Amino acid sequence: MARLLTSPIFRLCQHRSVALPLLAALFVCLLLSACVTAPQAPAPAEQAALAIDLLPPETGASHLQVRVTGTDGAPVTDAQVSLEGNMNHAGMVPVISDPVTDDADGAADGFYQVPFEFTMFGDWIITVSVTTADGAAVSENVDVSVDESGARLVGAPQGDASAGGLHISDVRARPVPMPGGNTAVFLTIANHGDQPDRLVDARSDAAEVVELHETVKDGDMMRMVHMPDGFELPPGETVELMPGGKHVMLLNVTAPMAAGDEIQVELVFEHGEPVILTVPVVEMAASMP
Ligand SMILES: [Cu+2]
Repeated sequence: MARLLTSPIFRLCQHRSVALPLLAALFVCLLLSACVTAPQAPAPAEQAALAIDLLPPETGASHLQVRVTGTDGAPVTDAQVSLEGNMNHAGMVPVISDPVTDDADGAADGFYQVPFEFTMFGDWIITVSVTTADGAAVSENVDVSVDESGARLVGAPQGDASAGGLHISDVRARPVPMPGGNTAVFLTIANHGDQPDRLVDARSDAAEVVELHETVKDGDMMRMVHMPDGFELPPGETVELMPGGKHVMLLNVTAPMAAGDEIQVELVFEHGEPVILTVPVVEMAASMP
């Protein structure tokens, strides 16, 4: 059993999306996942991984399915999982699910079926709390947006990178007010596989030119360097594309990008399947690409 860290940096993870129809005025839900890693920790203990799948109910009652796995990918079957859902504005009554065990649904397979119902359209924060048999507890907040068309993880990439063991999270793009301007996309890639991979290219209709860049210090100045060979993704490691470092550069954007917009960006890997990300445009404090 993987020991769960108590304060890792949680990352939503890329996962296959599956749209399913629903009854009445409910929603089409996406099969969603999240996983927990501690990319910056010097790994004093094993890292933990947590994945969340959201599945629509068949008869009107809703469940969230939570998958819990260790770093080795093995299912964690001896935990208890509970959920608390809050709208991201004050005044709403939280939706709280009592802890469930893995075998509550008759199968100890690392998939926890937790009763949950979204009572309102809007933006939700789902707090997933996992307590393992040895008392380790982790919790994670997952942003979920619910509207007539369904429920989806905010910032969750669309597509399927699971084949290569790559998990992509924290995707976001910086706003740019004018067409023709430049901006950048940031994200985190965790290589949970046992083989090295490489981010070799990125594509997007949102800009005329898309390049992989790294901001480096040059004397007292920071400058961006085009990285035509891309970024190495060593097995078991997490690579962050973040302001002041690696990024996907969008040069000469075709339209203004404002906070709240979304753009599509495709990532191309040396080995893993290409991934098409839906990237939310969000305000950022740091101005450096
Ligand atoms: Cu750049």
